[in-house]
Amino acid sequence: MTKNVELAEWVDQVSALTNPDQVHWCNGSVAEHDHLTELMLASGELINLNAQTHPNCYLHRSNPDDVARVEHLTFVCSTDSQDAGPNNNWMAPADAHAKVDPLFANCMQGRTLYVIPYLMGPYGSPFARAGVEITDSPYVVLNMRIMARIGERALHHIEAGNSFVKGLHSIGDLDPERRYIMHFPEELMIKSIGSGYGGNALLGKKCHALRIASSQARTEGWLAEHMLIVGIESPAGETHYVAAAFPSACGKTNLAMLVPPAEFEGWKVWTVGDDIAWMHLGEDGQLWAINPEAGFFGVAPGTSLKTNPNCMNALGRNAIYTNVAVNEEMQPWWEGIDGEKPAVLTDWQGRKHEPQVTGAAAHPNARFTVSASQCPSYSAEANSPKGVPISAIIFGGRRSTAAPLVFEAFDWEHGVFAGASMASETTAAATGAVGQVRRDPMAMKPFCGYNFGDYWAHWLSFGKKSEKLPKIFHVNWFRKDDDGKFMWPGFGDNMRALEWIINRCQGKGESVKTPIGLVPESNSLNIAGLDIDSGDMQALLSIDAKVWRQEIDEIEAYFDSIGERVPAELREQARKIKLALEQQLAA
Ligand code: SAT
Ligand code: MN
Repeated sequence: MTKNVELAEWVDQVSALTNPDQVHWCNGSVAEHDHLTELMLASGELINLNAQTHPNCYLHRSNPDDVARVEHLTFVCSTDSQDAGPNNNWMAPADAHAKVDPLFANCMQGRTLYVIPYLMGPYGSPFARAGVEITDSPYVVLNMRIMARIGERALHHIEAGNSFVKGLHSIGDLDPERRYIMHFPEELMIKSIGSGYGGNALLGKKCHALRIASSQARTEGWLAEHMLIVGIESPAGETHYVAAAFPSACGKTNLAMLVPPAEFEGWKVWTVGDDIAWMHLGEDGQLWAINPEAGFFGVAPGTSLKTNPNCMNALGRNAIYTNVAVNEEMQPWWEGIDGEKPAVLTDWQGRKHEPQVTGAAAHPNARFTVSASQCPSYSAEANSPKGVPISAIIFGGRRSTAAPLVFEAFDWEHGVFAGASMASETTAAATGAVGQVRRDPMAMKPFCGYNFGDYWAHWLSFGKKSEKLPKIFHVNWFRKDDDGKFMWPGFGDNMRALEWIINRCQGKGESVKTPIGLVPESNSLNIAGLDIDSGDMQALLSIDAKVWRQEIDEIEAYFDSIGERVPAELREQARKIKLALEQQLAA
């Protein structure tokens, strides 16, 4: 219950529409967690994992038709279609309400309606924002309890008169034909029906903290970005914070928790966030970032003690596993985890795992949900109300060709161009084909709540407001050779690129100018102890002018597809780079 009239009325209204058996206001307590867990164990929505090796860990199996974000069913419903932009599916707000409201009618009959007040951002932070999610999924409640700060303190924030985002969610009947994820940025409202999966259902995450927040951020002069935040401490004890944007399932969690290679003795890496950054310009002219989330909803396959020991050490207790496989001891298992593959596995759909017949044991987008506070590398600054000052912004895609290991943008404007023009191969985090190169500006293609043209103009506007902005870089850990083998080892060794980046931020580290940006001078990248072919290294640190000339054509065509709101500055960047490439090709 609440003193806030607007909230109380909305809950009443939703309750009248959805007709639940009961209404439960979540307080986030352990008792509530235990009660919901019992209910879900009884209903089969949760399955106990091995309590000796994985205390308080549970497995959830999604409906097989509901295992990823659904971009084609996700809409931004602004009054003017141009405000949503060609980068979003659009529906007029009245039409969108008319489309989904009937689907919500009586949808909670026989179910409990849970009211989850939540706060995105540290308690006491001027940048934290509240929301309330109404859901009929106890799985969503348990996940939100890990991912956000839920319960009384969030409710107090709302009752103190702060605005809040209203998110209405129901799993409905899980029929993809009746599945919609609707955003109403002008009403601070989200309506999501027909999916129980992560980004479609945990409304504090992508729906609020990115789509709605990005639109608010534009009006209010800040940035809501699909970025990890990581602190890199040098042996001298100086910490530089970096924010890095990569598309879903491209290694944000791994980079946020990186363990430096042996050659980097004395270096430490501190995790602030692994998915979302809210960044504000401080009075000092620096960009300060908070992580609005409190947990990690990470991709399980590929996670191991070798690729991400910090994460593995965070995962062994109080975690929810979604769509992983289990071994005979009821321990979670996925492709890429440490050790020998067990002879007997039960796959993510509860079937006996027979690779030839049933495919992968874990779904490629299987996830874990775990509190950030369990991560050994969790930063002491992660809950700082003012956030952490960002020295460098990194954009990165998954590109088997073209993009070099790392380059530095010439200046802010060029950096915004690098972000706006980035491309990446699609992954299993969203339904649809995997491995197709698409433009994914700032890794925000699925998450920007407004027109990309306006978004890039907003990014550019920061260049005029401060001279102490972070330097901007672009990286690509995913280059492949002609045999399809990754050329760069990635994971902990990405520290080598990070060191160069931090050096550059301090006016150190040599670079070589190319038409698309500054790449490391070969001696300025520490590759000591790395077993890498010198030809590969050279390929990683250079650019192919012919390939990039073609790339610029594609970027210009992409800008054309976004239309007239694309800032002239970005067109000019493309023109300048094209000219430099042509000069190089002619030479
Ligand atoms: O499903 S989520 O959107 O929460 C995770 C992701 O795809 O980045
Ligand atoms: Mn993400």
